[in-house]
Amino acid sequence: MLKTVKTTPYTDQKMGTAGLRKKSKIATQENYIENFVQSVFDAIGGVKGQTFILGGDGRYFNKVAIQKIMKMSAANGMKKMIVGQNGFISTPTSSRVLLDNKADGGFVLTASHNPGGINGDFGIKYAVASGGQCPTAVSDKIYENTKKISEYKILEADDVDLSKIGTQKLGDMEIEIIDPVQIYADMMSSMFDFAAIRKLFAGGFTFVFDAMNAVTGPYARKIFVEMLGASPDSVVNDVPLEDFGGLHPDPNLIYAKKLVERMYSDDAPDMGSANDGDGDRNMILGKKFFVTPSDSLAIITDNYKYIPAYKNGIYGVAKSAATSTAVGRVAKALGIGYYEVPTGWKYFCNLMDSNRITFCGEESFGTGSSHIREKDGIWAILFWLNIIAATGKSVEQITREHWQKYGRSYYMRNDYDGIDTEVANKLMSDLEARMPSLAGKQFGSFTVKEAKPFIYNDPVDGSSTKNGLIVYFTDNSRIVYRLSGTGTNGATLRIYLERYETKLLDEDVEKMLEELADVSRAIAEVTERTGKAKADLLT
Ligand code: VG1
Ligand code: CO
Repeated sequence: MLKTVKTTPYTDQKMGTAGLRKKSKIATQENYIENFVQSVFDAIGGVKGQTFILGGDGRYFNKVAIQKIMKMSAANGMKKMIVGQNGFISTPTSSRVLLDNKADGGFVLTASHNPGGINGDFGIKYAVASGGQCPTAVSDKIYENTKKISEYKILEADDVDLSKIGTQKLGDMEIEIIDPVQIYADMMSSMFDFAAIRKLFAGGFTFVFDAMNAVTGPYARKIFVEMLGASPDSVVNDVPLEDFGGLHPDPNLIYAKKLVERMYSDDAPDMGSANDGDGDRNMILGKKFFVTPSDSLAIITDNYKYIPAYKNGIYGVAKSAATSTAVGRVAKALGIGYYEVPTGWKYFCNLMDSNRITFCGEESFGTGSSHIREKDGIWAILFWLNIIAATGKSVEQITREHWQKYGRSYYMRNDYDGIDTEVANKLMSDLEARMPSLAGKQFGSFTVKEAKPFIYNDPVDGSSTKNGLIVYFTDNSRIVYRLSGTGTNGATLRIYLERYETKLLDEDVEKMLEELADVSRAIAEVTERTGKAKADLLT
């Protein structure tokens, strides 16, 4: 039975860098998800006759929210919903399925790299027909709707059993349950040289992948173990859990602690890797060796010809402004286009749609290509395995040779967490106001060349976005300041530090950036304003 339910607005449903992200306790409030989903439907003129993709990373509230969304979609006249088996789908797979089916939109229920569980976070990423997350113009409209919503439509029906592949009906709507793992695995085997990687593993190459108890465990088991012959124990934490087993599914040196310890021990495997909650982020490690995501993007670009899917050539490359400039040097050497965009994968999508770029990446452990419109964690790991299989070189060797060829960007992100939102906003606006006066000023051994906000003018749709403030120094070092758009606890100030060296290639990163970190605090008056003498998190 179709029901129209009266509701009252929530005022905090503004999407951030990647969808709506909230504490689980907030997201599970009465009608909270319903309000948001109906506001999406209303913002796009309804979903009558449309097809959507639906799934999630398996975190707490996934199961409940999926049932609600299916019933609301049916009540709003949607024609078909394609749902991941048991309600699971990774973000990259969702983008693939959306494109393959020429669907009108999709929801991935995830807060990505944020912790899960009742005390963690929940979220919804909303993608449009292009396969990528909705542009700001659409999210603004949705936000306006959430502030005035008064009712939503839902079907009163039994819960849908999502365990079996196939089609069924929910009211007049068709539900197709798909096997996302198989679809994703097929895509990967069509892109990479699986025979060569199989040979690599058969030859004794040792490997570990940490799924962090999140969505990619089954994908990794299928691809690395079943299809490529890696040893069964090389895939760890591969059963998706509602609270990720207490892990913080953010693949970096801090939160993937166990993996990092193993990779820095004497019996470390040849390569280590991990993904985040929804499978779009990746981390690459060699034996006692860490590859920064910025370097990974540069190395992937420089080695594209080893990969069957790209061997005939690539378009340009793009990175977020906060990401190091390493890939820019490769683009220059290859003579391909090079773009800098704001933080958030959605800004890459127009560049991919218009064949301006093939690869793109962010410093936040995100790398990907135009095979989909999201970043792709397992794709990046397979890319590295394919390079290793083709060259016979180790992760460390590949990276060191890259530095020798192009120089090295020492790079680090410093996060200052849990700052009062007003304090953080004022720090940024005051810094922006001071920026014109910084040029020529000396801070320790660094002299400011130029300081300005980062403004991106999209060459495809003409939109303009301001995201972050950048200080450029005369020695090619850079500091980027921005506030996080994915946090759920006050404001997080992110300060990105980069120092470029062509001779000192083997130094300690923290040491190399120690003075620049001090300078970054001095320029923005971080300690005076936040009381923090040091960053809370270094990645
Ligand atoms: C962070 C990262 C950004 C990434 C975003 C979503 O955003 O810095 O690079 O695109 O998370 O990642 P912010 O605004 O907190 O800095 V995820 O893996 O959604 O999906
Ligand atoms: Co993610």
